[in-house]
Amino acid sequence: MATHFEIDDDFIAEQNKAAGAWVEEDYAHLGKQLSRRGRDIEELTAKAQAFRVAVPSWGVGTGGTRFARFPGVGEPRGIFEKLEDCATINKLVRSTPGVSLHIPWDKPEDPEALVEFARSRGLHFDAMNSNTFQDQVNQPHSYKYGSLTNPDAAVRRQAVEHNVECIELGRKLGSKAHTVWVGDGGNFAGQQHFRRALELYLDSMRDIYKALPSDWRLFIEHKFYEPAFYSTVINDWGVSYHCARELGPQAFCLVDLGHHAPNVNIEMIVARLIQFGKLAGFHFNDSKYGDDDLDAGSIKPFQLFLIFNELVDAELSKVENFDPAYMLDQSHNVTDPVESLMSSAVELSRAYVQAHLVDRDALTEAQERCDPLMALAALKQAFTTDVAPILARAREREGGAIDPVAAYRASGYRQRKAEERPAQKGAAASGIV
Ligand code: PSV
Ligand code: MN
Repeated sequence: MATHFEIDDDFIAEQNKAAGAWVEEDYAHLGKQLSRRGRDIEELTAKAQAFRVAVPSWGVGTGGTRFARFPGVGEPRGIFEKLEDCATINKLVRSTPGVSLHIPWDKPEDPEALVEFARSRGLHFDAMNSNTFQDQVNQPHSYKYGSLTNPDAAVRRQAVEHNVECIELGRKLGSKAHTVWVGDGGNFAGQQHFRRALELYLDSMRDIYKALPSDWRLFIEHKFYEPAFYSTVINDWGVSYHCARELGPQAFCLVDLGHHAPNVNIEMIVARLIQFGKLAGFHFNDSKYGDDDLDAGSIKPFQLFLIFNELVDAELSKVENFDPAYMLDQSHNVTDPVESLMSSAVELSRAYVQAHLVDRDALTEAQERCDPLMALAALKQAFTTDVAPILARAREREGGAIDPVAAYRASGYRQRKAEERPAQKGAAASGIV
């Protein structure tokens, strides 16, 4: 492969020199402020340095809606170029070495070459994702009326086999989890027999579960509507939880933040799944109306903080087998996807560090004393603390950029990629991702 432009470490160090003065000053000031609260800034910085979130391969291309897609310049044209962009994101933020693949979109001809390409760029493969919500060219059976729940056994078999193939490929790539999201459901009352469809789903999932290596986890992703607009088979966390229990100890419930009805208390769902030992992890994004797939923390940052408050609470109280998988799942329709993914990764680190700032003794005391005002005050004190100096220092210590977006823009990466990757004729004009 011809040499492609990459941002090198010296460039990042130079950019940091120019950006660094404020970090020194603000970090020292925040350190003093936190020590008055009995908190050690170094401990929090270490937490930020250790935080990880995976990026979705499909997030580095420009997204779209079902109305249109407006492609950006220099879009990746295949999985190797997608990995180049993922490596760039990680280079600048240093918290995203995991990449989640979607099959068949990312199906490699030579899995070993892909592993080597990723490894040499400091990346590894996170959860695998199957796709039985679209038909592929030359596919014998259509998913128009469902996949794992299709009334036709031959269609179900094809969908199961595809999932098994994803697991087999994931083994070669070093993945340890498989995520199943199905669009199965109905657009009309009466179209689907609710109980029968769920039975078929469980039967199909049992076959997929059997193919799981013993050290793998199976993630069930629920979503309340879309593409089906009347009913969806795996519509909420309750159904997901039932299925995870039916399937066995390796099955868990994955929470995509955009997959709930507006105003649903997602942080409470998270707490329930933690309590029941079935939280798989997350597809982080933000939304106002539905599965908007907007950037994490861009619409409801307090909700994101409250979710992390539950996660950090579980971490600190050492809940048994608590090991959630963090991933972004966003669609970037009007921004440069690399910039959006970097900013979102930073937003997650922010929520994580802020959640670590909660004075848990004060919170518990307020809860026990039935003092709601002070309980909220404990949360708000953490949420309103500007932890930007901690995040910048953490990135810098890991070799990343103090200001990732500024460094990215200064590097001219996108312009270079526009030259290296001329637009493809016939690139999808519309489509969700
Ligand atoms: C479905 O809306 C979803 O959230 C699932 O995770 C899919 O795999 C992904 O988006 C891409 O379409
Ligand atoms: Mn998702």
